[in-house]
Amino acid sequence: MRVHLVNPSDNSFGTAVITPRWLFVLAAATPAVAGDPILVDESLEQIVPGSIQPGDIVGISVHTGNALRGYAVGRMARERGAWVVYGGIHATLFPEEALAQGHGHAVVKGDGDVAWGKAVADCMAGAPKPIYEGGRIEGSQFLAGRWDLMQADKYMWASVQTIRGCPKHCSFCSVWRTDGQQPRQRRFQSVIDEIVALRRIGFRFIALADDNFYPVTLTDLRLAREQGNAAKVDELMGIRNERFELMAELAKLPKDMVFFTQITMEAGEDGEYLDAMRKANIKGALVGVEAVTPEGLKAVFKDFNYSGEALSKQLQTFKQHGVHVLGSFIFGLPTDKPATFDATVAMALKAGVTFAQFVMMTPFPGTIDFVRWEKEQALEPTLVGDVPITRYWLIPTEVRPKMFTPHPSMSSDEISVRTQKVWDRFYDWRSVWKRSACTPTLKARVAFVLLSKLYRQMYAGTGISTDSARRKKAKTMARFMVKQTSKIFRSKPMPELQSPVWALPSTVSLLRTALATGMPADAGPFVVLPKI
Ligand code: B12
Ligand code: SF4
Repeated sequence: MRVHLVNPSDNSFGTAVITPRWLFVLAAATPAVAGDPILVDESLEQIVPGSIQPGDIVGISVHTGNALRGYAVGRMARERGAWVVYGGIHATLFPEEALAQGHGHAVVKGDGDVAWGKAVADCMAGAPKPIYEGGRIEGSQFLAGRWDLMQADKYMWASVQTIRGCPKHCSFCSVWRTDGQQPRQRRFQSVIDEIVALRRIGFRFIALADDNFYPVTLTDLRLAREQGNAAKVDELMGIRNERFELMAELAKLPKDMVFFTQITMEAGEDGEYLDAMRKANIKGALVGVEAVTPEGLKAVFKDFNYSGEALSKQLQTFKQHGVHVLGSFIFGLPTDKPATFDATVAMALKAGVTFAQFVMMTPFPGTIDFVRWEKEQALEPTLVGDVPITRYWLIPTEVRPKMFTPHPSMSSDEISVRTQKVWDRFYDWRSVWKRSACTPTLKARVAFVLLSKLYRQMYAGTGISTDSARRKKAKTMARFMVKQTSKIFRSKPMPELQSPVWALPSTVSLLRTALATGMPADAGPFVVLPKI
């Protein structure tokens, strides 16, 4: 019997940009008695059906974009006599669908760090339950990845998570609903140990796969103080201090490390925080700008963001403190007009963001936008073939519409074409070369240009290219660029690097011992470890 973990994808490039973290975390959560799992990341290569034997256990992660492929893999595995278990955000939101369409024996809802071990044990005993409630575990229970099982030469960036959950409630985002609004921070010792392990094997570029790296804003603190709510102030300060503790430890790691994270724009008001980020080698952050007008921001429940001149200034502040911004913008909001596209790219250029992405409005399940849309559709359902459009992820990709929610004044094609033009403008040679001046050497400048072009090639095509010939060309180009760019990210391993000696044993080693000895994972001493 073998355990297989499969990250489904229709597109295999042979090399990938960022490691799919769940794969390595679930590998760590696999009970020792089941042996080392076989990891298959289909963004590298497709699974070989012959590798699945009767009695094997196949864990598959699905998000909305890869659910259809994930279900095909699950059906194949079940036909070959394996136990099939689904997990991930999409399966969490639609467990019945994964069981029915993906022929799953079981679904783990929520966090898998603890529940996966139980599902594996039940499969091994021949009696899996249809649903496992993984819930939202404590930060102290988050596992480090089994990076020893990674094909290290295939990835440019490794990913490490430091916090889950986000206190905001943006209308297009499901994170605050699934991961919750209460930030759950991982113990910084465990984060540092994991990063050290990665640096030892030659990874110095690390994406911090966090929902929101800035969970407590200065405004949150001010409001709690104004309300005279001392308990709230203490709680918020506790969370904030833990972030500073983590950043102080990151700052002690080798100076060649480069971290990247995701953060809200409010961090721009907090010079102390940005300075700590810079010292911690967090060189860049994805900032959800979303819209450049107040109406647009209101439409997505993100009125805490700035617009106009203030927006440009706020984004520049990040750079002044040494943190580069990857600005993320959404097109297709009901408030968008043809002029919005030009205004957006002009703002992105003016604000000096180092990278930018321009995504089309997509109603992801679990969001306020999705609920609203489903209600509207219930009155007058639209079908594509026999699939309701509100289940668009089940529509075969060749016939799947590019946009799902009709815009009041523009067609989907018009929005696609205008979005593509914005990508073209932001990533034209002249602008990229100008932005590359932020790097110290000519070699670094060339690397920056390559990276920018790769980013544009890989991400602009998705959902936007209208014909298959163009999609094919874009993919071939992306494959070529990935090969060239991946060389830039290779670093010399540092096998001699040691983790600091912590006052308490790391949570990870305790949890590993618990898993190896078969002790129930939620009864371990790590649950009650005091914060230090
Ligand atoms: C980091 C991140 C990225 C990074 C890195 C992606 C990568 N290669 O890993 C980048 C920036 C590249 C990215 C890109 C995108 N992302 Co993203 N991303 C995230 C983020 C913040 C964290 C993901 C992560 O690594 N978490 C750490 C791991 C350990 O947690 P996890 O994946 O949740 O897995 C746990 C459980 O779900 C469960 N589990 C997961 N799989 C399985 C499988 C089994 C068998 C079991 C038992 C359990 C289990 O156990 C795990 C451990 O507890 C999530 C937000 C979130 N909270 O999930 C969004 C998120 C997954 N992304 C999202 C989206 C929309 C995208 C993009 C489409 C954005 C865009 N418009 O381009 C692209 C798509 C990329 C792609 N093709 O996969 C959405 C997905 C929504 C949905 N319903 O599918 C999310 C949820 C954010 C959101 N705004 O709602 N993303
Ligand atoms: S978009 Fe960002 S800020 Fe808004 S809820 Fe999601 S994670 Fe939080």
